[in-house]
Amino acid sequence: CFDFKLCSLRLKMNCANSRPFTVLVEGNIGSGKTTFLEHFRQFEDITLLTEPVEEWRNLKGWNLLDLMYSDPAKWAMTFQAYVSLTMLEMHRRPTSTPVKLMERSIFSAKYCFVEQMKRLGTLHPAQFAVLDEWFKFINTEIPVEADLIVYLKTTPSIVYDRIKKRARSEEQCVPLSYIEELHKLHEDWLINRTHADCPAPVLVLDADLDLSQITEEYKKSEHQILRKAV
Ligand code: DCP
Repeated sequence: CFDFKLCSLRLKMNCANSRPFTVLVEGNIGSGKTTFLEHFRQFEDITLLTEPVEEWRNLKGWNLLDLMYSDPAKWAMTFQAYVSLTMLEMHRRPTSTPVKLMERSIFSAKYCFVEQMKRLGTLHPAQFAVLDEWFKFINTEIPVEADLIVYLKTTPSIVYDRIKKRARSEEQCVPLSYIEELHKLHEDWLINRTHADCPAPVLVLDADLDLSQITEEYKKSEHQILRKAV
């Protein structure tokens, strides 16, 4: 009995010490990242880390997402600083499973959203510089591991319609042009590779498909993700 307990303890320690195969799920707002993660809930040995949007909507009673969309020039910096912290916490969170699926990353925060806000002028160049220094420090000093990026590629007009339909109150003011620019930034980062830094190979899925067809598309990624779980 003692041996058995020791054995299972060692097994758990091994799992805890070895690094999980880490998958980052990326794509435009409304591209179905949460639905993609939910697809993998049926499998064992996978840790699913959905994006902490609820934390962004309630930090000690403050809705930072709403503040950011209501007055971007005032709140974009605060919002992105908190996003970086919550994403870093997810990157560093220990898991006891061999596979970890994460919605978004500090990379899309930096290369897509912070970049977009700099271009729109909602981040002052000085604020951008501070976030840039944080990103560089994290990237060099704190290990952020990724083994695969699943890019849920969409057409901006399609996700725009989805965003309108799901009617998240904070996002009602988001114009199509914002979604189009974010799309280009995802494409530049993950397809055109305009940044030297893409942390893992990219698997592209067609995420324009509606809910009745999307499961088949998601299944295309199962072998790459699940073989690490056995
Ligand atoms: N957001 C942001 N800056 C970030 C990350 C997200 O401004 N670094 C905003 C954009 C959205 C909201 O937060 O208004 C959530 O965006 P996501 O695309 O990350 O999540 P969704 O809920 O849209 O994902 P999906 O619909 O694909 O499941």
